[in-house]
Amino acid sequence: MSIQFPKNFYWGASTSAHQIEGGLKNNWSIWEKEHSIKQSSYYKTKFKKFPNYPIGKENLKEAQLESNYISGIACDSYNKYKEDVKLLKELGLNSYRFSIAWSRIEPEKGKYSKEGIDYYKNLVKELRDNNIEPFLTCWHWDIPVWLVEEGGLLSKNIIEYFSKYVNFLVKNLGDDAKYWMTINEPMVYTAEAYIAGKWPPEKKNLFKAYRVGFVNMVRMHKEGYRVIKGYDKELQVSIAKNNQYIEPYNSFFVNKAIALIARYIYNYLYLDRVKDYLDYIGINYYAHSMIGIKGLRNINDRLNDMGWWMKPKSIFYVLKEVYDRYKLPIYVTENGVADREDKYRQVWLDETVEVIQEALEYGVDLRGYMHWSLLDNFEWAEGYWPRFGLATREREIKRSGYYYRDLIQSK
Ligand code: GBH
Repeated sequence: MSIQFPKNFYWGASTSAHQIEGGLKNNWSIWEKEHSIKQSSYYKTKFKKFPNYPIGKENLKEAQLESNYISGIACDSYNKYKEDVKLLKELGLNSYRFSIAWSRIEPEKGKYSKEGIDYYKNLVKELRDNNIEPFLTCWHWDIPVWLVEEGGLLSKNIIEYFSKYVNFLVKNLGDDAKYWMTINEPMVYTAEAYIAGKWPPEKKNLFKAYRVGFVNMVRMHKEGYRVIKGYDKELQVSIAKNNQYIEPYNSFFVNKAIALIARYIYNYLYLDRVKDYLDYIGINYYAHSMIGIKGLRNINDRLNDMGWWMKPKSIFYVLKEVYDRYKLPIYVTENGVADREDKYRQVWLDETVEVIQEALEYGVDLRGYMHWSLLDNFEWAEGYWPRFGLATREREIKRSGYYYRDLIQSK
């Protein structure tokens, strides 16, 4: 391979507040109790209809437990953030993407918590002391209880609330953190909460989905961008966008048309709307999928524990397309695999690093790669059974974690 990774390339790992910190009171914690009963019983009964689902025995056992769905103390990162930073260090990483819990910062409307912000100040300081660059996400899907009561992302004041929240963050952290993301995966949150209706607030309503995904979250981002750049125009601001490699399952023109439309709506519509308010693009890549007149179809080959088709190399096309369209610097802000037995992650990393090197050769201005996740953590509606970590919740580095460390060193 001719091209070298740039010297200042960021190699890192990624997490989010609700999934690791523990002890939060928000839209998820309210919802988890009831959901735990529903979801565990789903895996005890109806689930038997899908014998091919690659969840495996051990995962299924956990998926049947109610306790699996309660986030609780999570990885206890609220108390153990120094251990997290130590882990990053041991893995040889020079960047860390994490999110701020809105519910920790503003537990009551308009009252910003000193204790809450101090936690993140300490985390950022600990990262800086260890030469690890923070990549900070303002909102990764947690909503304070008072805002849930006002309608969450459909609240008529959402832009104002978000603006004040981001303003508070940048005043406190803007001198120490350079890379900012306003929102994590607007399309995923919208689709799960307002189209599939599987996440809180479990509303299936296309008008609401459009309002949340393509109106409010667009305005939230633009406002967040304005506020952060207003504090210091040197700060680098973006979002983390989940893009999928979407192709038709054959060359029948109807299927081709459906794939084209799906690809545009899922991957580009949101980005097109905010493209003048991005300093770089954060890309989260997990899955390759095929679509057509019969909906989504996964080829039953190389599925991860959650049933997603593993085609790590397709990240090449995802990066290339995004670069060709927007010509902005790109960071991979999430990428990984649900793999309890740690049997795919190594190959996944290998193939991914191979093709991101090809993307660099092609000319993509790629500046970093952050693996999801540093730790096994709380995987939203599925709870704890899916294992995405380079290390366990006990902070024991997995074989693939060491593999990642060595792979980076060789680059
Ligand atoms: C991200 O979302 C989240 O940002 C993060 O919090 C989460 O823990 C992590 O990924 C792991 O899930 O059915 O084969 O077509 C991931 C979004 C959207 C990726 C749905 C996979 C379906 C694949 N996911 N997508 S498929």
